[in-house]
Amino acid sequence: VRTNRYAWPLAGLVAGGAGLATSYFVAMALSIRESPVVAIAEAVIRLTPGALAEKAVQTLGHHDKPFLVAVVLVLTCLVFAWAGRLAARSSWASGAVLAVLAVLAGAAVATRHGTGLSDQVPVVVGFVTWLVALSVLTEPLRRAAARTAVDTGTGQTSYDGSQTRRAFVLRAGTMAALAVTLGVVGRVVGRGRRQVEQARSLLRLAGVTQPLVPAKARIGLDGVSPWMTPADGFYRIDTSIVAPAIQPSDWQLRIHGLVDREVVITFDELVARKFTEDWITLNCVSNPVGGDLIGNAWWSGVRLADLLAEAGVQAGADAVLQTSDDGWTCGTPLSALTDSRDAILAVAMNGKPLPIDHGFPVRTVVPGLYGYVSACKWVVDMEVTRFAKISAFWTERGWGEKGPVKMSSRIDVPRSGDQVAAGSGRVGGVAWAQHTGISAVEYALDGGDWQPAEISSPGTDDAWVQWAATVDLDQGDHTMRVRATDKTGLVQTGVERDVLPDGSTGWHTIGFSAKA
Ligand SMILES: Nc1nc2c(c(=O)[nH]1)N[C@H]1C(S)=C(S)[C@@H](COP(=O)(O)O)O[C@H]1N2
Ligand SMILES: [Mo]
Repeated sequence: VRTNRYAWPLAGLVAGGAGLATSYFVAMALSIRESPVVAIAEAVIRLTPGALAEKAVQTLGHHDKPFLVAVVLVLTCLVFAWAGRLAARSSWASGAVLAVLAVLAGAAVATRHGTGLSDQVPVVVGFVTWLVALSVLTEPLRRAAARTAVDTGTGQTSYDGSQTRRAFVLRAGTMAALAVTLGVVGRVVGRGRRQVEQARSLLRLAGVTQPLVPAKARIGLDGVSPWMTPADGFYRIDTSIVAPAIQPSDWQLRIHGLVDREVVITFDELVARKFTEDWITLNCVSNPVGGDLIGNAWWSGVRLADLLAEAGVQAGADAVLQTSDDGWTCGTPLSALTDSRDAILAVAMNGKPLPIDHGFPVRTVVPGLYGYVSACKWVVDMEVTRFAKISAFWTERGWGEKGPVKMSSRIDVPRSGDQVAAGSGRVGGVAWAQHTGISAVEYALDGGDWQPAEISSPGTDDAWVQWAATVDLDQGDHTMRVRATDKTGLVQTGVERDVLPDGSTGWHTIGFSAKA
């Protein structure tokens, strides 16, 4: 069939383009620095002998990189077309060619500085798109080819070439349009994020001091979660697929509602104010007993109590409805924002501007409350109001209105299922009761009596403590559990409750074994 001579390579080309588009889009959406094509171009630069690279730069001037990317793109397209042609005879052969290309891209990504497994996601997505798109596009061609073979056998011509052409053109056209759209969207998403990432790295916040972990905050046992959680290891919970990318110069917060004077504050005005800094442990209401949706950081920001006082909160108000740039909302008890606990509009985490995923440029942090009722990231609006009048994202979905954190404790050493050495050994973990403080931690081995553990002294009640103890372990299987006591004397309850509606309770219990 005459259409097929060009149709097969064209199918390869369009399918390839679709794969490039999805991989580019995923790279931008996941804010991976560059797409696989650029990674290949960079690998070519790295692999090019110095003298040759220099010559190229001299000849091409500042256009060397775009030129190289264009060359890589053209070569890739030739491979796509070739793979399409091969598909006419064997879909295995074309799949193999694309696999080789994907492996090359994967290797280019892997050998770049500072990349991990997640950076391979765009490559995998692109490869899968190629395979699927190629089979979708070549399906009408394959059907036509099969019919032609039958026709040749019988000598009849029942085959309608224009029908095949229409089906093929329709599929190829739709796919090309989708690919272009995805590419454009990816570009917009990626550009905004990159520019904000750059603004963030250039930002100097004069009022922010660097974190200095108090000497007594650490218990000194390997395997216990570090007392200060690094920002890149901090759990992340939010409802946005692509985190809002907000330029500090575009950010402002409006405080309105039951206030005497509406307040609108810009980023420059905010960071010109005096900063309040503190260690605050933030955790998620969805954290199950023993879970890790919790982290402790050094937060720097501006006291909300002062801003609310300037606005002049009116009698009758008991809540603040916070709204994020992405539309997410939470209702926070007004008292927690105005009392002495120093709730802040945070601009920095562990001495650096907030990471974009953790709310850049400004988020709320309130000691003693779960994140879902308080820690609004990318916060842009605060309405002083009454709980009776509002509903917020999670409370609409059955979660509790107030959200004070529940005391809890966790065993980090040993891990459940571990095999440890019999004899004398150290065990430990963390315990928290933000804004009340922990006064004691106890553990019970193999269902025995509660034994006191050592605890660290962070010097603040808003952060977690680490605990440790020395135990003597016989050979064989063991269980251990842990419970804390807060500074009011309340002992952590052993009653097991699910995370819904307002946080889990119960004692973290693990099983492990000891071997000589
Ligand atoms: N804008 C916005 N802020 C949000 C959320 C969200 O979905 N959107 N989730 C909240 C929840 S449930 C938690 S536990 C904390 C988590 O903050 P982190 O991602 O910085 O750890 O953010 C809170 N702030
Ligand atoms: Mo949460």
